[in-house]
Amino acid sequence: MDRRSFSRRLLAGGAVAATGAASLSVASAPPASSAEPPPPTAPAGGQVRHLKLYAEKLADGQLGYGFEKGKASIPGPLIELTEGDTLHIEFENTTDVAASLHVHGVDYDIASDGTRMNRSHVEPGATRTYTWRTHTPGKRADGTWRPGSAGYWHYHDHVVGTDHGTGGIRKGLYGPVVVRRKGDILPDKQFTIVFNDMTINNKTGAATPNFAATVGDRVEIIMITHGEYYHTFHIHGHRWADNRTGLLTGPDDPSRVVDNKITGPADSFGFQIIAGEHVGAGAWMYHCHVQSHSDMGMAGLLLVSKPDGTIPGYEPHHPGTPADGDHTGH
Ligand SMILES: [Cu+2]
Repeated sequence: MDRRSFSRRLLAGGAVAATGAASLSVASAPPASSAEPPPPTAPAGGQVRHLKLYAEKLADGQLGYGFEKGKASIPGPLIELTEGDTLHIEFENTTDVAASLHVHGVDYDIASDGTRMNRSHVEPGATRTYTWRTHTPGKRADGTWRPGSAGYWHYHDHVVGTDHGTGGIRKGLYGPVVVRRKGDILPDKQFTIVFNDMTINNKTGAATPNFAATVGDRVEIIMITHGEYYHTFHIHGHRWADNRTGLLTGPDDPSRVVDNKITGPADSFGFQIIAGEHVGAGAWMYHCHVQSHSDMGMAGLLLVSKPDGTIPGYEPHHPGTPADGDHTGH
């Protein structure tokens, strides 16, 4: 199985199930088209869920998180919640160094902080349960507005190397978190792209990840940045709204529509696009738009196929395109 594409859905109201190999498809969501009913949406939250997560040493010396022993990946698996859900994560550290699980965006007690400051890290071979909570938006007693937990977030180690997890993050201990609001539109496919120093998903150059979709698929991109540098995320032929979901709520939604977004260490954002909408199938590049970065390999392809599976003009091993081609096996 391709490590980069291993994922698992954790949807309120649904069983925890591995999607396994190549595809990140959401089984419940048929491809959208104007002739079809509205896409499925997130149910109400409020579930209490349990998950097992491992930190592992990978064969190449990097480190990864995984839902099963032997299946760690970089980035780690997607963890998905709906506002109101609580998640208990039994974290087992199978590496030979202390490690932890620290999350952005959701609620947790200090005992689930994942830092040495409060002894919430995990020694080699040990296990600890971290608890993440989420909440819906609403009015505070003083009348001001309290934001909900919904957003595109991420988790990472905070212990390996230094008290800031610098070594863990460099080696791959990070992963995506999506918290939805009731009624949020669910995607057909989800891809996580991490800019980490000068790599994408800890791969450089020829190993840069490509992602595959079919025209009309509702594709969700979860974008995370780590490391020392700022980057700009750009995708060809597609645009999104620079707001919580990446989707406009209506014709008067004032959110700026963009196809390029600056992003710095520990930033995360996400959005949904309809693959090939108005532009059709093709090998659509995505890349960091800091020119020296893209020249050094911070580029990949969103391979959008026609329904018959073909991609106009695309030669998988053309010089200058990432050599590992379409890793989803199309
Ligand atoms: Cu860059």
